[in-house]
This record gives sequence, structure tokens and C-alpha cells, in this order.
Amino acid sequence: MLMGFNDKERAFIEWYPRGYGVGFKVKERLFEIQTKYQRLELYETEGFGKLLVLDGTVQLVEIGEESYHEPLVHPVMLAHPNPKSVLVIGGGDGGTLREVLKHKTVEKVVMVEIDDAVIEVSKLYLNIDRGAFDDPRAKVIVGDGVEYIKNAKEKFDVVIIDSTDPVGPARMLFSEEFYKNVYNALDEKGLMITQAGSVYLFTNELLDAHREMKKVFERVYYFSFPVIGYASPWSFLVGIKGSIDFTKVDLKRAESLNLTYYDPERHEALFQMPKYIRELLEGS
Ligand code: AG3
Repeated sequence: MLMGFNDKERAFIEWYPRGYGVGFKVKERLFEIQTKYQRLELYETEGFGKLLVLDGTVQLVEIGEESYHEPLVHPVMLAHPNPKSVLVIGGGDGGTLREVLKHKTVEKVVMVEIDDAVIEVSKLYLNIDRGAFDDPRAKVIVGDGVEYIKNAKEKFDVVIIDSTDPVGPARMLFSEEFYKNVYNALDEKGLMITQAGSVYLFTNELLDAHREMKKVFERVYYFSFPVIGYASPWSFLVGIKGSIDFTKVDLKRAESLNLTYYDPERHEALFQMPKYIRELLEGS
């Protein structure tokens, strides 16, 4: 197997298609367990704190995880005029939940994570949530997000999909059927966002997800962001229900968020996408 820990180099490397690798020098291999759903590895890296790996793919490094969680959460939250209820699917480490709870308008966040081992390991070793799991506004459900949203009675202002790659347990989270259920679970005016993979290395997966979303949502936006630990740039897809303009965000509300990577003042810069990818997306 190509994936994983390289003893000679003392490095963890995630191999993407065509031999493109993203790696971290490792100080210590902490452990590796097989959960009910996936293989979970934890490392202490030389320069980026702890590294969490699921089924051979990098989920996050402690130093720099905000470069993923900020662009996943804040653009959609700030584009909604008054987000009170939010649904997070996946995101067992608690980073997405933490960023959502920074918004003062939020009254309730439901997080549905399929693998409780990810939640437990994150609580014990990572402290990415920084107290978010104990926030009274947060309701954490261990369960299948696909089933949850199919049967959801309540409506949400924003739905955030913080999933793994579209293989194995997360596959369904990129299907038209799932997006339809997300659409129905949104209030008459709402947005959803999903991570959609490496722009250059998972282009087909990005195009597929974009096509499926376009069948369901009134408008679909795409953007990319450089994420530490992933084969950057990384892509994100936003689906709109009702009259929301995702090109504009509320700068007033952004002031208190204490952001490091995503810059609401320069929200328009978010939409940069390499030319040939843009052409592929527009053609699909
Ligand atoms: N969610 C995983 C994004 C996909 C990473 N894919 C990869 N490295 N091949 C991250 C969870 C952080 N909350």
C-alpha cells in the first residue's frame, strides 16, 4: 500500500492520484485504531502539532486547521441575513462546530457525526473544539447524516457538510438524492456548503458534485481556498435556496469573529478558480 507512514523518512504521506503527495515529518506515531467505520491514525508532527488521519487521508493538523474550518463556515454564515439554526454533517473533531458557535445569531447547532471514535479521540487528544461540544447551543448526535436529513422535521438556515472524500461512508453525501433532502431541510431561504476535494487532483469528483447540486439548488457557487495539509487549492460548493446573494457578506457581523485565513473584506477574492477548471465547471 502506498498510503501512510514511511519509516525510513519518518514521515506521513498522503498519496493523491498521479503520484502527488502531501506529507508531514513525524516526531511520534501516537496510535492507529480501526473504528466501526474507518482506520484512524494519530501522529505528532515536527512542525504542525498533531495530525489526524482517516482511511489514509489527512483530516487536519492542529496548526493550520483554521485554513479549512474558516472558509467552510464563515462565508455561508455571513451571507445569510440571520442564521439561527445550523446543521453540521460530519465534523467529528469539533472544528466546524467551534467556528459556527462564534456567530452570535446562532441559537442551535445540530451536529451529526457517524463515527463516535472520531469525537472521542478529538476530545481526548486534540482539543480542536475548544469547548464547543459543551456549549448549550450544540446538540451532538452520533448517527448517519444521510438518514438524519431524510427524516428531519425541523428546518435549518445553514447546512454544512464537513465530510471525508466521496468514497466509503461519505459517498452518499455527494449524491443528488442527498442534496434534495438537504434542500428540503433548509428554510425557505438558506444555504448549504460542502467541501468538494482537491481542485487539481480530484477534479472529476468536483465536477460530479457540482452537476448533482445544480440539479437541485436554485444557484450553485464554487470557490477554492489553500488549505494546510490538503493538496491545495481545495474546492468548496455552495447551494442556495431562495433569495440569498452569496457574493455579499455582512462585514459588521464579521468583526467579532477573530479570523486568521478567510478575509470577509475581500470576499470577492474567494471565487478565484484556475481558468481551465472554471471552464470545465461552466461546461458541466
Ligand atoms: N474533512 C476532510 C476533508 C477531506 C480531506 N481529504 C483528503 N485529505 N484527501 C476534514 C475534517 C475537518 N473537520
